Amino acid sequence: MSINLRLLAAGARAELRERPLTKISLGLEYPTISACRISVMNSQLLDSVLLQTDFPELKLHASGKVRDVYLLDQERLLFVATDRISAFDYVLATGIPHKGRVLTQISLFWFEFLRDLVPNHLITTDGGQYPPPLQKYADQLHGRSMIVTRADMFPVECVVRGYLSGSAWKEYKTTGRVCGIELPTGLQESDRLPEPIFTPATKATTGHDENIPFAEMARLVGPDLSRQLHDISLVVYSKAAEYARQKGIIIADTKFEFGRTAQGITLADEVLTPDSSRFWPADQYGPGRAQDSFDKQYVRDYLEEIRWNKQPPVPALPADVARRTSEKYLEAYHLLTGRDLDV
Ligand code: Q0Z
Repeated sequence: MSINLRLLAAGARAELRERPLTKISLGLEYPTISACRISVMNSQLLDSVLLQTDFPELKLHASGKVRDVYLLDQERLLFVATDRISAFDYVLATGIPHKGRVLTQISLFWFEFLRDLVPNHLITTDGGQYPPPLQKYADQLHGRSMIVTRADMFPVECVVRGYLSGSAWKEYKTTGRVCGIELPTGLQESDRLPEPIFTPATKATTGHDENIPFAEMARLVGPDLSRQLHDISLVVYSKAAEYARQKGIIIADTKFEFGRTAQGITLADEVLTPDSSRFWPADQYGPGRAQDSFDKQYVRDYLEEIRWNKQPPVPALPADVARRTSEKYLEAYHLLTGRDLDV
């Protein structure tokens, strides 16, 4: 056990145990853009929204726009998905009810679905198996957290694209290629590709990930490993995308992260969630234009409507936008798994 409460003075121990997860309810403050936008998120929903985590007992290992990762010991990490949402590269001031649980449960679904194809980093989501110092946070951690095996992460993002969108569409328009891969001429935005392509990227220190040719990835992590990550990524994407398509969701592209553990090459991080992938509603798909986002469309529409300049300060969302967005996440979970998240 890495967290040794006995090493602390009795007073400090009591204080640590008492301190709750920090909750922010910034979502209550709406911008006064229209004279009469009176909308209050019902208190039960607001109560459940988690924007920030705080475990004084643990060392923060990494923090992203949505998820926080804590170090449990040398072998294990605690992943916690908050209800934060980002749009146009910024985390917004309002949380989306249930979003953290939906993201976590979607990753768990895919870990199980893909388990015969690739080992993954999941150890447990059973609060009863969490270290004793975390037990007091059980209510807040339940459903939105998992304990995972710490992996030696490979410094490349393994991106697979089945459709032509985002940075790939931009690259194709100017060069006819994506990450050095020659594509047929005459493709339109959002077109389905003849076959999925592997387009690795490096985690840029500032701003956006940078697409790199396969040869560059081979230089970074070695040709053998690169070939294995290429093959695994394509097989995993193809199986998942075919499944999702039958359930009404197009997974246009996705980003995998792998690392090395005792099990060999291991699928880590979040997997095939709306945050790590482009989810499109299949019944509205049509090439030749940008597609609506399955999950974030109401948010983007609102931010365009208020003509946010995409610079801080970040806006809050009206309650109805947050609620309808929440419903889209729950719908994605339902479509993929056939189950309902209890809300
Ligand atoms: C993944 C990330 C996040 C910010 C570290 N199994 C693992 N072992 C070691 N490290 C990682 C994993 Cl998944 C690891 N990230 C990416 C995730 C917030 C950054 F939730 N960082």
